[in-house]
Formats: sequence, C-alpha cells, structure tokens
Amino acid sequence: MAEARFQPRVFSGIQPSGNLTLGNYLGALRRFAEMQVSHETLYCIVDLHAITVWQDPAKLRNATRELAAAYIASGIDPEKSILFAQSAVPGHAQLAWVFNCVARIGWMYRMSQFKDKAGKNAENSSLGLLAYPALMAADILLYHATHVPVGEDQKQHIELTRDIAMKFNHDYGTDFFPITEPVIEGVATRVMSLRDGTKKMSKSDPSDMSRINLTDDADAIAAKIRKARTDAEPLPETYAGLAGRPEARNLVSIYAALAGETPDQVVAAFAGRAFSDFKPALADLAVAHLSPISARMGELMADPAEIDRLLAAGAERANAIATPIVARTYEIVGLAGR
Ligand code: ATP
Ligand code: LTN
Repeated sequence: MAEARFQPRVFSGIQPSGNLTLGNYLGALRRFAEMQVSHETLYCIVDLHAITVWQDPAKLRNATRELAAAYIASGIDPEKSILFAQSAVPGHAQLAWVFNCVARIGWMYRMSQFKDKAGKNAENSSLGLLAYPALMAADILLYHATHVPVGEDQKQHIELTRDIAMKFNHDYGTDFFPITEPVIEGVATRVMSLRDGTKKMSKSDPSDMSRINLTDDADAIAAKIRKARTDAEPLPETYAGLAGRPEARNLVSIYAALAGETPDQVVAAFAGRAFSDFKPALADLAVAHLSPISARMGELMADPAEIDRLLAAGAERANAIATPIVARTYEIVGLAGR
C-alpha cells in the first residue's frame, strides 16, 4: 500500500442541521479538539450534505455559524485547525462528480444511513441523498486525509471511501489517493437515545427528550436525565453486569466519557445503588461540561461577522491544499479543465 507516501492528515465533518447533541460532542467534537494537538487537522461544516434533505435557507446559514461556534467552543482553535464550510471550497463538488462516476449505484443502496433516512419512500428521496457517500469520500480524499475521527455510525461510509479510493487507483492505474483509516475510539462512539437505548441519540429525532442538546440549560439537562428511561434494578458490580440493559449501559457510558473514567470504575463507584441516586450525579457532570460550551457559543454567536471572517480564512487555507489535488485528479482522468 502507498500509505507511507502520505503524511498523516486528519479530516472530519459535521452537518449544519441544527441541534448539536451530546452524542456529537462525545463521539466527534471533543475528539476533534484532542487530535488537533498532535496532527494537522481540517474540520468542515458539510453544508452540501445538509441540503440532501430540504433546509430552510436562512436556518441553514444560521446553523452553519452555530456549528462553527460549537467547534470553537469545544476547543478547536481556528488558527491551528483549518475550520471552514464545505460549499466555500469548490473542490468538494468537483471531486464528488468524479467519484459519482467511479462509485457504483449498488454500493449506495447498501448504506444503512441511506436506508434509514430515505425510509419507505426511497424512490422519492433526493438523488443527492443516495450519492451522499461519494461526496463524503470527496471531502476526505480532496485533502489526501489519512485519518477520519467519527462516531460508530459513520464506519460504513469510511469503508466506502476506501473502496472509492481503491477503485479510482485501480481504474486509472495510479496510487494517487490514500486508503483512509477511520478513528473510532473511546467509550462514547455511539451515544444512545435517552428514550430508547437501542436507537442512536440523534439531532433529527422528533423527540427533544431523547437527546441532550449542547445549548440546553442546566434545568433542561437535569430534567432530561431525570426522565431518561432506565429499569428498576440497582447498578451491578461490573459493567458486564449491565448486559441486556441498554438504557442503563448508555447512562453509565456517558458518565464514564464525561468523567474520563472507565465504565467499570463508574459502575464500581455506584454498585448496589439505584438509578435515582446515579442520575443527579450524571446531571451535575453533564452540566459542568456543557454549560461553559454553550456560554462560549453564545458569546461567539453575538458576532456573526467574526465567525464569517474565520470561516473565510479557513476556506482559503483549505482551498490551497485542495486546488492542486483537483487539478491532478482531472489530469489523471483526462479532463480538459484544470
Ligand atoms: P443525525 O442525528 O441527524 O443523523 P448526525 O448527528 O448523525 O445527524 P452529523 O451531525 O453529521 O450527523 O454527525 C457528526 C458526527 O457526530 C459524526 O462523526 C457522527 O458519527 C457523530 N455522532 C452523531 N451522533 C452520535 C452519537 N449518538 N454518538 C456518537 N457519535 C455521534
Ligand atoms: N456523513 C457524516 C458527515 C460527514 C463527514 C464527512 C464525516 C460528511 N463528510 C467527512 C467525516 C468525514 C455524518 O452524517 N455524520
């Protein structure tokens, strides 16, 4: 494999579709901030992905700024990381078209995110929703990114990115694109809904009680955790003792991720106690983590022009990496434009 040719470079993206959740924070944002210390990092607001389902234009613009604020409030330093909006760098759409022609339709129909989002009426979903993973592959490969930190739900899309890179390299007899690695680490790679421990906590869940939003205030966080579904059993001695109790496991995992402990340490500390004792401690911990983030987001959102300026500077840096990669791709494929 040509891996050694590629310097380590981290890329990830989040959709500006409103309501960032504790799942986005633990599965993505917090880890993005950690990785910027040791790596060259690019973090993107994937607004082209957001419009695969209809978005109100004014709300989309606002959600883009709000996501930029969330990135920064979660510790991403826009001087160090390259922070930008996908639509501000034309290479994403340019490379996505090439990948639309490399990827096979059958690969797209197999994606579980497509099946979930398209639902029963798949024929009536946008063509963009089906092609979504080819755009995601373009996001990553446009920068020759070698590592992509994501939550568990994105693993299948990263595998598809690898398949697209391999097929492109094979079809054109080159080793131009790297075979990217997913980085899915930690105890909170799949935070579950507070109402149903078998469903992912999601910003698009119709029930607001199912998730903790980054912008929830202390009272809302405490109320949502108090009302979170659990069972009547006390906490066992070990985390393994929570088998078959998905809601209980989820709350313990969230606690562990926030406290920086292992799930076993958390269970041991509360062994034999009821969830009614555990929940207030979890609520305190969540509030202690999230309230500085939402306060900082509020401050940043008070100056939208400054956010726009930061994003424009990020787009310029991203474009400088992307432009020669698009040009070389076009040349490899035999396209006339540069
Ligand atoms: P939706 O919930 O509407 O499907 P999403 O939150 O999954 O949207 P994004 O906002 O694009 O979609 O996700 C951004 C990142 O957050 C991805 O890396 C994703 O894996 C991660 N993520 C999302 N939800 C969770 C969760 N419940 N647990 C852990 N990571 C998550
Ligand atoms: N598909 C992802 C968002 C996303 C992404 C990316 C993540 C778009 N492009 C590139 C990592 C790398 C999602 O729905 N969470």
